[in-house]
Amino acid sequence: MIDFFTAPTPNGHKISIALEEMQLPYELREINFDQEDQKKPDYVKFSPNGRIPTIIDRDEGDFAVFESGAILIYLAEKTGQFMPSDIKGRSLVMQWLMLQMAGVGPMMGQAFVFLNYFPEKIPSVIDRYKNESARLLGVLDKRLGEAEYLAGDYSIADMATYPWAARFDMLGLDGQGLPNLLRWLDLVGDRPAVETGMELPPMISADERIERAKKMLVK
Ligand SMILES: N[C@@H](CCC(=O)N[C@@H](CS)C(=O)NCC(=O)O)C(=O)O
Repeated sequence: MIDFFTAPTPNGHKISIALEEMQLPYELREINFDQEDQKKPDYVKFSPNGRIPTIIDRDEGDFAVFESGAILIYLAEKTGQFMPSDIKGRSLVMQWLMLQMAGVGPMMGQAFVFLNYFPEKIPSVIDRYKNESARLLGVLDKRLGEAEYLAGDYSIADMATYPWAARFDMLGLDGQGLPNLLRWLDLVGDRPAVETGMELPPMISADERIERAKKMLVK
């Protein structure tokens, strides 16, 4: 059994998708950001960065894993699914997973913050993060013109990228010039485990998310 600590955000949805795809038994424990559950000592003692997602594997001596990319790799290795074992296939998965973790997620996250959450609208900062996010979506689009999925076959790299890429409209982009990305978003989004995972917990409305984020930023 896996305890899964999460909230309705893209980084959380990566893991709900993976747990559903891998059909692992798990218990979802929702972290309440309004009450700052993620900063409480009981949580930080096993998730030192004070953020979601985190898992505790009860079948492995209560082994805790934080950071969504590390959790995806752990789950893929635990189940032997969604990551090839040959050195090149595994490297391809890691490359696209790392691009999500170091590029797509942080850039889109900062773009959302400076576009929607901060009261000051700073054009140079907004442009920097928006343009970099758009550039990275273009990199994904080009790759998806060459391969069906990011690493060739469907893998944890797709699970990591989908919940972020699916929200490109929040950057004010309309998908123009990203035909391969749109094809892949439909393909991945139609998977039953992805449909279920994206609702665990259900996404809150954009307005509610903006209000919550504003409260977190002033603390
Ligand atoms: N690199 C981390 C990022 C985790 C992260 O930023 N989580 C956000 C939600 S998407 C969070 O817990 N925010 C609460 C906070 O900042 O206090 C990962 O991929 O797991």
